[in-house]
Amino acid sequence: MEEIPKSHPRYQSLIIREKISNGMKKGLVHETGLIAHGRGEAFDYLLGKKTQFFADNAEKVAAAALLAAKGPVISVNGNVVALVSEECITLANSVPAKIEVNLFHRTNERMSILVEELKKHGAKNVYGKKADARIPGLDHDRGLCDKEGIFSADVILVPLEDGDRCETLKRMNKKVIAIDLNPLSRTAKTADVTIVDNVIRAIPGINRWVEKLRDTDEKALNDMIGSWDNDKMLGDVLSFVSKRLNSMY
Ligand code: PTJ
Repeated sequence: MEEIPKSHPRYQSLIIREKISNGMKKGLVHETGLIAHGRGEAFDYLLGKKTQFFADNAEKVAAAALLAAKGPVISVNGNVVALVSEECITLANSVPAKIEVNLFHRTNERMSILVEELKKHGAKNVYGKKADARIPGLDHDRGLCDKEGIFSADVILVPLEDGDRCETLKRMNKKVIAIDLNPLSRTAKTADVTIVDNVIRAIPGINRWVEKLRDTDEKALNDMIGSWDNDKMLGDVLSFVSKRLNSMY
């Protein structure tokens, strides 16, 4: 890894870029994952590269939904494994939830590299390779999933999701929690709970709420989920970004 001086004003952002670029060299990240990352960076810039109040609120409700779930699953792809594999495993152990690799650009080789990477970081059981079920109505390999994983999950956390799959998972009556820095994406608009935050902050943020809410009774958790207004939150994001931009000059 190239030496990046800690004094560099964009130190954090450069470290994350190195992770993505090394992830691609190792075969974890698909080349289009670099483009997706660049788009994410641009939105993160507009958000002040911080977890804002609307993201913290969404992370709290996401934690409540994961704790109240009967069979929660964290779906991971190349970018997510390259950036936050350990954090996803910590969250999966703490809920507890299953982890499944689900890829847009699926090859057997990438699946194996990603599953091995997660196991190297301590994951005991990783779903996704079996692919013994299909998400109905979703053509393409993205529809492949495990019967005991995503297929039978009631709540699914999908960082960096594509809009199509998000819609199809909703049609299967699953509660979908998305992490997407773009508040205008179809995923952001379709999910039940959208966390407009960088995955590197969002996953530890959800985990902090899981620890705080662990002893909360089911009714209180369900009240939190039931009173969540995702459209209002997306409106808050847009108004935050426009106010922030207008106050700069
Ligand atoms: O590993 P694969 O084969 O499953 O492919 C993964 C990618 C990311 C290439 C694929 O899912 C894809 O093309 O994604 P999209 O449609 O470009 O969507 C990515 C979304 O994630 C965009 O809206 C980005 O703004 C957002 N995003 C990118 N980086 C981050 C992010 N959101 C949160 N945290 C990030 N670090």
